[in-house]
Amino acid sequence: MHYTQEAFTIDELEQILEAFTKGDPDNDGKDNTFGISACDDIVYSWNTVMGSFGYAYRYNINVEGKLYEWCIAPQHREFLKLANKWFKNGWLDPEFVTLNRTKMWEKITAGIIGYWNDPFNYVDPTSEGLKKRPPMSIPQYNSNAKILIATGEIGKDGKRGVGQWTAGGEFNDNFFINKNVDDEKLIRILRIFDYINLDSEGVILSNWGEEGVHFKWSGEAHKSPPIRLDGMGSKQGFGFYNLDILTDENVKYNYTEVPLKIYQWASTEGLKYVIKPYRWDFFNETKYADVNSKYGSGLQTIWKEFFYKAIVGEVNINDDAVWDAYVQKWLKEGGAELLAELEKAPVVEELSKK
Ligand SMILES: [Ca+2]
Repeated sequence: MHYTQEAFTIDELEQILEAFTKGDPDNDGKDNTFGISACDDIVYSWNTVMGSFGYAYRYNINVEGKLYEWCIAPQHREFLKLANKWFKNGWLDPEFVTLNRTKMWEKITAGIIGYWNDPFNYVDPTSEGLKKRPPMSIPQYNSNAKILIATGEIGKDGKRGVGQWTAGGEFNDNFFINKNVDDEKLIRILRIFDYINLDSEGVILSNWGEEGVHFKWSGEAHKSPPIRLDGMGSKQGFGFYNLDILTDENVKYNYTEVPLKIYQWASTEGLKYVIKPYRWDFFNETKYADVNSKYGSGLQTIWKEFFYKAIVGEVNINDDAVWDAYVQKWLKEGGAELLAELEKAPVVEELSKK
């Protein structure tokens, strides 16, 4: 397993897709592999490829002063042209239209698919849960497999990145204390907070329990991720949704060597490549939620249908009239109302500065 902080260009990625598709990487003399597949989970399928056009699934975008929802943005059209090209070239597995994430992962594990997107923390040999997912599922299937982990591809105009995991970003994972709590209690709560987040003994005890009873060290004690002993999972209250803050000090407990290196890159240099929504109604100040519950599922049907038809070539994504008709339909069926509400929502970048 290798990793690099470098990123391929889309041109280089296309050479890789071609080689995986036509180069018989499994040496069985049959034309039975693909460069890339995809599934019904857009993030796990297309995150970095969309990022190479400078936008992210689910996030609205400001294009030269105009607000677009991602699915009608000019960048999305360019992405669809590229995915359609990959489909026509035979690089994209045609089964992608019917796969869910598990089925896609099975094909990747079996070596049928050469390239895919993964969250960095999946590169974790200590996690039982992640052994069934690529990349950790692959060496068990094929001990000769070589895996290279790289950062998101660079697009034609230098764009790259991935969508922030959740729209909230720094506004997520809040810690609330009731305003009626008296001072004495507040002090105790904050002491507990400090202990389980900032004191290494507290971090270990609250997340993994007692060494030898609930967990063992995967490597050097206090310098490597703990591994839970058999049966020591969520029922004991460890790890799941505990209030733990990933600090530079305690991140070594969460990730082994390769993901730790990627994490360190991602939390410094990589921050430049985080794609956030342009506007977001964090505080329910607009009617966005109401409008979305009224039109959201209909609009989803419109973009999904167009998404798949454009990629497999049932509609011609290169035809301006086809694209315009799709955008107009989306706007007419409630999209325009959604955008009107989003226009009233705060600009995320400005909120982040406060
Ligand atoms: Ca083959």
